[in-house]
Amino acid sequence: MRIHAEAALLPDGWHQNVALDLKGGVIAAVTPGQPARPEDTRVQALIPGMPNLHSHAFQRGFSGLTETRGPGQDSFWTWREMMYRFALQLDPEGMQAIAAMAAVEMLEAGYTRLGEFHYLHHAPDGHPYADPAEMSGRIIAAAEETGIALTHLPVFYAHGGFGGAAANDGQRRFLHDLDAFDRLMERCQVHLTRKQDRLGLAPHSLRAATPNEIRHLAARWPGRPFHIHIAEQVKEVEDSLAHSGARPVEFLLDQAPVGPDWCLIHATHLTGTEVTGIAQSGAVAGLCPVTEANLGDGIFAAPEFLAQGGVFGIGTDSNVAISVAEELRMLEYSQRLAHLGRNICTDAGSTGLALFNAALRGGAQALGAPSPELAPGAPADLVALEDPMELSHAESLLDRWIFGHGIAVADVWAAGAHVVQDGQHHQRDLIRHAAAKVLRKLI
Ligand code: NGQ
Ligand code: ZN
Repeated sequence: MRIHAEAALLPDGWHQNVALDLKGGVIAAVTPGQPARPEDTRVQALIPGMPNLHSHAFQRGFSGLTETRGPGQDSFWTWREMMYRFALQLDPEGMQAIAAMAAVEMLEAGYTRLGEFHYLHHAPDGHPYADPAEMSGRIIAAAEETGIALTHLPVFYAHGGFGGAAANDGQRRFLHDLDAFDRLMERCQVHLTRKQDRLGLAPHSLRAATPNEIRHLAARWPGRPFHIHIAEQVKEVEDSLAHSGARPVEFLLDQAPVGPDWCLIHATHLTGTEVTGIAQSGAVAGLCPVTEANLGDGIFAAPEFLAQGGVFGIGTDSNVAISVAEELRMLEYSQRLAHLGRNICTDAGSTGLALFNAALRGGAQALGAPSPELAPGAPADLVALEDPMELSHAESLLDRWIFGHGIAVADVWAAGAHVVQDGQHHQRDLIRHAAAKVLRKLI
C-alpha cells in the first residue's frame, strides 16, 4: 500500500509531497516530490512513531485517583502506598484489560513501541502463578491485541531497601531470587512470538536489587535492554548515602558495567560529576516528565546533560496521562521554570523538533529497537498529524503540536497495520468496555 503525505519528517528534515510504500510491515520506499494518486491513503504530516521507554501499564487503572489530600503531607511515598493497594487487587484478566487500554491510548498519542517495566508478577497472595510468566503473558497479549510493538522488561525485585533489606508485605507480588528470575525470563521468551518484540530486563532499583545481583543479571543477559529506576527522590539519595557513603548514580557507575544498553530511569537528583558520568557511559536517561511532576520528584539536569552529548528518551511511567506532546512540553517547561529562560533543550532551531528527534533516537536505543525513521528498511511505525488550521508550515508543526493548539494525531500505523484512524484505535470500543468493567469492580 502507499501513503501520500503533504509533508513528511525524513532523517534530513521536512520534505513536501512524500510517497511512502509499505510492504510486510516495513517501509519499502520513500519518494519526495510525488503527486498523490487516487488509490493513496492521504495524510497531512507524517512523522515516525515515538518509543515509550518506561511504563507500568497497570497504573493506568488509578489515573487521576490519587490527587486528593490525605491526613498528613502527601508525597511519593504516600502515593506508593495507594499504588500498592491497587496492585494487590489486580488479577490476570484485569491486568490484560488495563494494559490493552493503556496501549490503545499510547497508540492514539503517537507512541508505537512500549517499554513495559513489569513487576506485578505473582498472585495476590505472593505465590507464583502456575506459569510464572502469567502476568507477563498478559502484557504481551495486550500488545498483540492492540498492535503496539513491545520491549518487555521483566523486573527483578528482591529487597525492600538498600543493603538487601527485607521486602515489605505490600511488595509480595514482585519478588524473585535469581534462579526464579531466570525461569521467568525463559518463560517470557516463550510468550514473545512477534518479530518486532524484544526482551530486556530491569533490576527495579538500588533499593530492590543489590550490586552483586545487578552485576549477575548484566553478565547473565548481555546485550539486552537493561533498565533501572535511579535517584528519583531525595530520600533515596539520603538512604544511599547512609548505606554506602555514595549517591545512587555515583554508586551505580562505580559498581556496575553501565553502558549503552542501559537506561537510567529518572536520574533526577545528580551532581555535576554524575551528569558527566551518565553522559560518558552512553546510557540513556529515561525521562518521564509528566509522572515526575505528578509525584513531586524534581527536575532533570537537561542543559548540562545535553551539552555533554547525553542521550535521553521519554516514558509515560505511571500513565497518569498518556501524551507524547505533554511529556516533551513538560520537559522543556520545567527547564524554563528552573532556569528563567526559553528554548532550553535545543542548540539552534525548533525546540519541538530537537526534543522529538532526540527522544526518538534515545527511546529506540533504550528499547533495543531499530531506529524509528521514515526511510527504506525501517519498520512502518508511522504517525500522521493533522493541523485544523491547514497552515502547511511543516517547520513549526512539532512546536505547534507540543506547545500550541489543535494539532492532533489522526492516523497511526504499527508494523504497517493502520491501527488508528480519525484519532481512534480500531478496537477502542471493545477494549474500553473491557477495561471499564474491570475498573468499576476494583475502584
Ligand atoms: C514503581 N514508580 O515501581 O512503580 C515506581 C514506584 C518505587 C515510580 N518510581 C515504586 N515512578 O520506586 O519503589
Ligand atoms: Zn517507573
